Amino acid sequence: MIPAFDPFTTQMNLATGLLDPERETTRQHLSDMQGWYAETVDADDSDPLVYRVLHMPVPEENSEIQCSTTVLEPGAVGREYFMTRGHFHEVRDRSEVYIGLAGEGRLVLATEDGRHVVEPLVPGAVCYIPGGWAHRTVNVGDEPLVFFAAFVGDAGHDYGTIEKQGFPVLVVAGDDGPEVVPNPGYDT
Ligand code: M6P
Ligand code: ZN
Repeated sequence: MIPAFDPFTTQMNLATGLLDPERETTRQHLSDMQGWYAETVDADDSDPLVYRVLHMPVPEENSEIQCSTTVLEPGAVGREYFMTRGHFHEVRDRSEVYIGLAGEGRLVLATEDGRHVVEPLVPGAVCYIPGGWAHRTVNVGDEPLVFFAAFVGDAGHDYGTIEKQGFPVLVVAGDDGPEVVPNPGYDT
């Protein structure tokens, strides 16, 4: 075969997640996340950055491996910690791997029939996300949560299902640290 493109290497700062050379980056500010938290988002003029996804330049084809680094800032909306939106893969059976690099987080996983699992996402954690499991990350610490993700290239992102039904559980700040509680807005 004639290869589609040349090999490339990206240098990643394991503490900050920053890439050299810099890569295309998508940013979610608090005002972009209205409706994703249990409480109404009140994004004042400061409108903080919630997370960034730094994408490796790879075509979205199933012969390729999509990969990205996510930097999720510390913070909360009410008692609910800052989090990514979370998604199923459009092609449901496509899988993904997350590797924790910095900070302290949780990976919340859920199936369409309402099962859920919550895993620690901490430096060195290699979390395998099988097909059919929606995934969301939550920063439960005081520092940015940084993790690397790699997934099957044609997986796609289905946000609509999560936007409509939510995850079965929320991760919130309790008196003695993070707590996993039922999501009152969960809609099966
Ligand atoms: C990881 C991967 C990406 C995803 C990102 C942010 O880097 O799973 O595919 O885009 O996290 O999560 P989300 O898109 O759900 O907001
Ligand atoms: Zn995914």
